[in-house]
Amino acid sequence: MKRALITGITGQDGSYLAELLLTRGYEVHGVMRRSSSFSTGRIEHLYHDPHELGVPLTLHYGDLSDCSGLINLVNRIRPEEVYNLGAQSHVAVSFDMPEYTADSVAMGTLRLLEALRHADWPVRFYQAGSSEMFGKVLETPQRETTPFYPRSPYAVAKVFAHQMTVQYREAYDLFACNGILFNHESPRRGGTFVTRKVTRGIAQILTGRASKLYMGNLEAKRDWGYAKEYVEAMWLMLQQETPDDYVVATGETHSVRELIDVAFGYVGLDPDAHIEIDQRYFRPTEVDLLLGDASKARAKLDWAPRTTFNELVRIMVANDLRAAGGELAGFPELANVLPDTPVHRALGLIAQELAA
Ligand code: NDP
Ligand code: GDR
Repeated sequence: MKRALITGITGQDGSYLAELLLTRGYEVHGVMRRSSSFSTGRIEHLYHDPHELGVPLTLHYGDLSDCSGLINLVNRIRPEEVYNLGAQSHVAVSFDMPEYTADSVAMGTLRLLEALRHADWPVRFYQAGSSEMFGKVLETPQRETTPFYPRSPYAVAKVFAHQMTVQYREAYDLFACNGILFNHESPRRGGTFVTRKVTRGIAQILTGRASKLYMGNLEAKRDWGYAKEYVEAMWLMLQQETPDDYVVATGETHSVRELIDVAFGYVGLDPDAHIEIDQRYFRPTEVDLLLGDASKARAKLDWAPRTTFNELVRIMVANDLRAAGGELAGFPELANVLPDTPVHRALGLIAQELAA
């Protein structure tokens, strides 16, 4: 049985990756931060009581800012695969908290790489790189060879983490891969990222809890894919004979305005009646256009996206409407969307069990 360690397991991608690895028979270990409230909502359905024998998912308290904790964890678990997904991942927040962002994103990656450098067992490392590194793009579409031009503290920190991953691969022969993932979304996306903000906003409007949705720059364009499919690419990178870096993207770009039109269209609402522009959601420096060329991932990993932009938005609108207690029946196009999270078993409160 292969053993994997995931930082950021409580996040969107961490939860899908944990699901994928468990399905493939891995023993999965996840790093979670201590918090005064529960942060395990996205992985509750994967949880088993740790007192049972042969439990395939184990959670450990840890933080990317805590070097000795990371070293202890790595040496205790001795994972064959390490996926570094933990990060302060919100671009707009990184302008308000540049130092904290750099600490978790850049230094956190370095700390983990250092913890792995002296591993005396074969270990493979995945770094969650971002299309934000292309920033003010120097080429369209963006591919692995496109130079970086980061436009936020978050993106600058990701460039550091990317280059450090290359550095450890070349200097210490570590099997280390960078995924350069373009935006990927799902019903589990954090509520302040633009896709989920829109789909949750629609659910709030339809259930009478709000009438307006305040947005920033509607002209920005992004290459949006489905997170569930993007974690497959992460896993595939670590199954290759040699480590390498890969762009993961759909090859389509849409503006925030188009996103709004498609999402509102599914429920027959007029966006003009509900959307208001609020300057507070604009960023000091914006990334205007992202469009990825994933032909290397297609050729070498045999990876390709399967869910279209419209389908992704449909899945998200339906899930948010259902979660808000809204009726899907009135919207024939949404009625057959399946719930995102399968419930495997009755749930416990993970953090409580850990602390007990
Ligand atoms: P999320 O914001 O949903 O999840 C981030 C995870 O990191 C959470 O589990 C969070 O814990 C954890 N975390 C935050 N700070 C720390 C820290 N100091 N120490 C340990 N863990 C920490 O992000 P996504 O799942 O969307 O993204 C996963 C990774 O991929 C991130 O590194 C992100 O930057 C990167 N990425 C994401 C893309 C996307 O479109 N989603 C595209 C390209 C890259 P908690 O739950 O406690 O907050
Ligand atoms: P991004 O995602 O910055 O691309 O980073 P986000 O969804 O936050 O923004 C996408 C675009 O939408 C514009 N926008 C708004 N964004 C937010 N959050 N809220 C708004 O009200 C709003 N109005 C317009 C933004 O200006 C931007 O242009 C995400 C994160 O997951 C990163 O961690 C990841 O690395 C990149 O995607 C790839």
